[in-house]
Amino acid sequence: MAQAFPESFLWGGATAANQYEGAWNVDGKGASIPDHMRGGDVNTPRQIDAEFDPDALYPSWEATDFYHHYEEDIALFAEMGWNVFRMSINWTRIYPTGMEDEPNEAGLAFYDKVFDCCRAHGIEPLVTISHYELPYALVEKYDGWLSRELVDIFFKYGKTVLDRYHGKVTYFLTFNEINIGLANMGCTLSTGLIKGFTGTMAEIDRTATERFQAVHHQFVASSKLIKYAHENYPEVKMGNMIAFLPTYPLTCNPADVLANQATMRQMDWYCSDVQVRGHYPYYAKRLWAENGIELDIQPGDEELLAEGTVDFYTFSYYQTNTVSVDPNAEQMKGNMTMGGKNPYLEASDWGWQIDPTGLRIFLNEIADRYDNIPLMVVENGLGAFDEVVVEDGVERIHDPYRIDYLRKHVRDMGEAVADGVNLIGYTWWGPIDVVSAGTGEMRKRYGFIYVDKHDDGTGDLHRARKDSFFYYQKVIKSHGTDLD
Ligand code: BGP
Repeated sequence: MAQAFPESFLWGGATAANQYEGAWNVDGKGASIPDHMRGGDVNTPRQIDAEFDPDALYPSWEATDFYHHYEEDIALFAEMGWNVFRMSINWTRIYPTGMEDEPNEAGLAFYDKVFDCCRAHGIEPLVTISHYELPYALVEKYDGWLSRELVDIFFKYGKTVLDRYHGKVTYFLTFNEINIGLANMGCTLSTGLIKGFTGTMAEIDRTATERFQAVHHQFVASSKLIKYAHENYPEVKMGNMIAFLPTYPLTCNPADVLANQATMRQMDWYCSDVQVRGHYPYYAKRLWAENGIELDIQPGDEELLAEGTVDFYTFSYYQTNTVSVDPNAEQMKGNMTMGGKNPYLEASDWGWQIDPTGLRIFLNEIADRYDNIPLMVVENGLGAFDEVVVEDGVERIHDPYRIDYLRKHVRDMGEAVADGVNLIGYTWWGPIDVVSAGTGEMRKRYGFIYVDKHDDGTGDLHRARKDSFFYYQKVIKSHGTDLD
């Protein structure tokens, strides 16, 4: 039998409004960045259109239509035994351009219904305030988070969310995968540094100063909101969210080990060191100098960072990579992957190297670094091709690959809990099929619940339980002990 998780452990799934809700222009909603993005695939980066092309298909527009299926979907989540549902609020439902003085009541009312429905099923909502859905109007006017104006614009939005929902929601995350904004691939969905840009995600090339400045503004905005939450709603818990993309040195050559340390600091630790400890880490000055980064840190920023630290740490975990100083070391090919191949690991069809043991290792590393702060794995999952078969008149999706991925990651999380890590929750990414963020595809499916929706926009959106649905149900029921 596998290790047992505590009775209070939060089990559920994670989604993002822009990849799931659809209804992109319904009830007063404005356009956000993903609404301007076409679909791609593992070899074709997504295209961003500054102006909509009437002949193009924009996958976020309908997505898998949570907006009109939320009651049915939440009932299915409850059937799996969930007690937590991570979801995000679509900023443009609340402030269509980000710049209105008053929020859009129809948008606010929608989330009231969703939270009430969750509560009626005994499910705790875990809400990401900003998950890759910056109002497009803020791109056009400000070049996204490059502008300091965004701090107050975000604060107004976040304050509206807290004031309205604090009695219904206990756990909030400020920014999804905040560290992704440090890299060029994050300039689209994460920080929105794409003013006037039409082209593919792969072509975006902003300076390191611009990228780190945009993330600095997000740090300040996040802290300002956390400070407000702590002062006004002491029962609310505010968390960060890191795309944890850990790496190993490819060899024990000290040069590889040093290069790996630098990669981990920049990619994985830099943001959480600020958000957990309340100040930039000691190694930041040299990191900035070596990358030619000149940050504009205004008076008062450092105080805010210190005052608005997080109550819990959350992260996504899909894969690990390797780092080597050898220029000929083999690199992984796939969408959004960064880093070297690991000969001991297998990869998904999208080139993401699967590493359940790494989850145990890095849960311990994070716990060590941050004095055993409460942790949640708020994204983990396998994007795969699924096939629907009809057996005795019933649609079945046999997905042993997904079950295997889940089994191994839960087993290693259980070991981390037994190691003493203060892990309080786990939300599988895309527990119902949603649009992929990286490729905009539907066929890269993560769900325990299948949705009849395809890359050409066809499909009647009906839902069907995959084999993994029943497996996760059993895992939750047994508190993680029955993994057979
Ligand atoms: C994370 C994002 C999610 C989600 C997930 C899977 O980076 O927070 O929004 O999409 O990755 O990635 P993808 O959809 O590209 O397979």
